[in-house]
Amino acid sequence: MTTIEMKKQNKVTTLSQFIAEEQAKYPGSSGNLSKIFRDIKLAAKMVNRDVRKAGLVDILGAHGSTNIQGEEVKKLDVIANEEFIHSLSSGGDCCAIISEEEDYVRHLNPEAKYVLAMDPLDGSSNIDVNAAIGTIFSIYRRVSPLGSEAIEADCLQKGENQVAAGYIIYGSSTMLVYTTGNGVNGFTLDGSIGDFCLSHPNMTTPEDGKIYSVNEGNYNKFPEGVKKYIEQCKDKAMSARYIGSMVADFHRNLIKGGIFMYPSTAKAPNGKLRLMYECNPMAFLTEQAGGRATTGSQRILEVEPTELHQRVPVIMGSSNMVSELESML
Ligand code: P6P
Repeated sequence: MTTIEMKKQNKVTTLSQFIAEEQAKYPGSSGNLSKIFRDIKLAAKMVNRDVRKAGLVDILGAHGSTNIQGEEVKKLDVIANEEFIHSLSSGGDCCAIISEEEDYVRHLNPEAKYVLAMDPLDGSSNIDVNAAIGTIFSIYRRVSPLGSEAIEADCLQKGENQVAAGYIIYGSSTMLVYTTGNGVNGFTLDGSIGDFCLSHPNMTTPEDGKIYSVNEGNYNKFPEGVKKYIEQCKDKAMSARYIGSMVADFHRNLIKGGIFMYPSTAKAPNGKLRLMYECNPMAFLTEQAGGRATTGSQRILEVEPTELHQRVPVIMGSSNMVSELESML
């Protein structure tokens, strides 16, 4: 019985069951990628626990101070980074990790064949105001031989080489959404059983939408084509929706349709968002859901990375909306 049939019969499919089903389609697979998802799931549940009590930090001790037990209280994004690195390191299936919280590559198991890039807690400035935040991850197969430390060529790969990408959104519910190149599926954390359960099978994004997401505080610095497109959105009485948390803005637009932009400006010609652990994974998901993702001059997944934390301008979402904006640039 397939997952979809089980869903129709209101049977619960956990993330682990779904991944095992997917893995079974590739008899030759080693199962290492499935084990990485096990490690991601564990860290996600720990981060979810910590994020949900973030408001208590003032009682337990503000970030960077000591709590009532006299222990140092770390910033949540540092905690999240440590929890993901610890879980992935213990699992042993990653040879290297690239993280927004790490200046350099963190080398793990030299015998492992996967590299993971992540933003462990994106939008963490929104924690203090209780807005949705998220974790973003991207997984590549190393190109260098097993048994040695990962090299730059393993870490700086084009987005089109990703074998998997996904995010966890810590919102009104906690969801894990991912792709391995066979469509996009969403899982909701059921606290009563402590597992992620399939809730959004085969997610696709509408070709058109009525939502545009951009920080219009930067409007005066945008390229003329972007300004023209934003004016057109207003003329069409579209809805402006911008939370300032990429995972939250992305997830809403993925489901409802819309366009998300963090364009280049004169001051920041490459925009703000990072290629390896924000734009590439979200671009992979967007395309797998039927959308488009561009820097404005090229497909995001074709950008040749030159450094770990490089930024690129990003325009992604409903295919017709992105194409319309591209025609104005
Ligand atoms: P701005 C959060 O800091 C983040 O990295 C993304 O999650 C979000 O989309 C963007 O920056 C918001 O940036 O400049 O609009 O506040």
